[in-house]
Amino acid sequence: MAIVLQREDREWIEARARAIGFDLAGVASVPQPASSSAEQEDRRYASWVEAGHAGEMGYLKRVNDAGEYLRGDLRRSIPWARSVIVCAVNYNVDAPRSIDPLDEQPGFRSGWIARYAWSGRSSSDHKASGDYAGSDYHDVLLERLRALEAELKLRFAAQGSAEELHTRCYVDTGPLPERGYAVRAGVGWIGKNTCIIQQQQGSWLLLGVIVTSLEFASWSVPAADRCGSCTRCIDACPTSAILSPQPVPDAARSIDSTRCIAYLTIEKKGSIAEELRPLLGRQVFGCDICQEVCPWNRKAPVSTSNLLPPRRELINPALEWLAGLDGRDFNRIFRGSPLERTRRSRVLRNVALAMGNSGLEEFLPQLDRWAASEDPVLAEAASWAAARLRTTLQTGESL
Ligand code: B12
Ligand code: SF4
Ligand code: SF4
Repeated sequence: MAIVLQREDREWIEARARAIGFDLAGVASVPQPASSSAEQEDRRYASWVEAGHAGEMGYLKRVNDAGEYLRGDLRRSIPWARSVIVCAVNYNVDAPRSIDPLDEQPGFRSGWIARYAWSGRSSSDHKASGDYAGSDYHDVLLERLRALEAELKLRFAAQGSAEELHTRCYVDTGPLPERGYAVRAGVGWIGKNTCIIQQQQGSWLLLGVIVTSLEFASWSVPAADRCGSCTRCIDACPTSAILSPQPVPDAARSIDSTRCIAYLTIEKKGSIAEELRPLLGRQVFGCDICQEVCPWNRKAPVSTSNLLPPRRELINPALEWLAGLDGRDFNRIFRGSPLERTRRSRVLRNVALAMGNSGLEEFLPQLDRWAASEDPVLAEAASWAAARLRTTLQTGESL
């Protein structure tokens, strides 16, 4: 017999999540198989993948034996799944945005690393120098989710029902689109930029989920959509990655990853399409623009949890500094951070493209050296960047 989650259990979960360090939490039920909600979610997901918007992210396209997308319906991978606890951590920092003017105008010497990747933690290796070592939000959130999961198990064991309770914790890697569950758990709404936004917290939130076998008698109240007629994110997106009006049936909000700078700089292997390169500007890892322009982030509070403290050296990092990191330095600085998975060669490719967009002659010697590199992707990116820079300098094209 499945355990039915009562209203007081839900309130207890939300309170315990906050005590453990999350800023927001809620619970959503998993749609019943063949219900209209399940079909709508599945259709939304399948249409998005089939339109090619997942690019080369193979894990988003995994199917079961019947050819159905695993992420389109959670019960395909986890038949016992009945509810999802969604937790969110605010990672906002009192620091500049990528769209703020730089002192170094015209042109730019610094690149941009997305805010979520600034996080670090002090470690014994680094304590002596006062530095923070890299820390990946996946690990930090997972640790907290496991603490909540353990408390959940104890609570139901005390009620004599632990054997029937199944749970699984995920940050990103679970077979479910976390944001769809976050809306239904009442955590926030999906903005036109596709990010979860909450009225008080804004959208600088990272999500983690616990999939459970707990039956949930009533649906949570989904968070109301407060984007209204605003289109700031759509207007500001350099690559027009935000799809509007929505071409995917029933998909209220979606983006084309293959145009999104976050995808191009973090996930895309090999070369980046030439027509998109100038639009990357100075982004070397991820992109924050569609959140920076969002009015709901104007008064977003700075994180107080200290779960993901920022490493100040990663804010507006000098392109020259990034370019000069050898393999050992890169590993030392980014071990345990989200940049580790993207690896040095891809980050250098992005640095080369940013230098090409910088408008500054001083980067030409570095680009010419890289153009002779044994790494064909870096060599090609650097040749393109050097050529772009020379043309910009000759024509005086404004940046
Ligand atoms: C793949 C991925 C990406 C891809 C694709 C992004 C995308 N928009 O799909 C790329 C690499 C581009 C990317 C970029 C970023 N990502 Co990302 N990404 C993911 C990941 C791993 C899967 C997302 C996915 O399945 N996409 C496929 C599409 C179809 O799914 P979806 O957008 O979630 O949409 C579904 C629902 O939202 C639903 N839906 C749509 N409208 C509505 C409306 C209602 C009412 C309902 C109920 C449902 C619904 O329909 C869709 C199909 O089910 C998630 C973690 C996870 N497991 O969910 C993190 C995640 C979405 N990413 C995150 C972050 C932080 C980012 C970046 C900000 C990082 C950065 N600074 O560079 C950018 C933001 C770019 C952007 N504007 O979205 C956070 C978002 C947190 C938040 N506040 O929303 C997540 C949740 C990771 C986490 N654990 O916190 N990401
Ligand atoms: S993250 Fe950047 S490129 Fe991607 S949708 Fe937002 S503004 Fe556009
Ligand atoms: S910028 Fe405007 S449209 Fe875009 S997510 Fe924020 S409120 Fe919604």
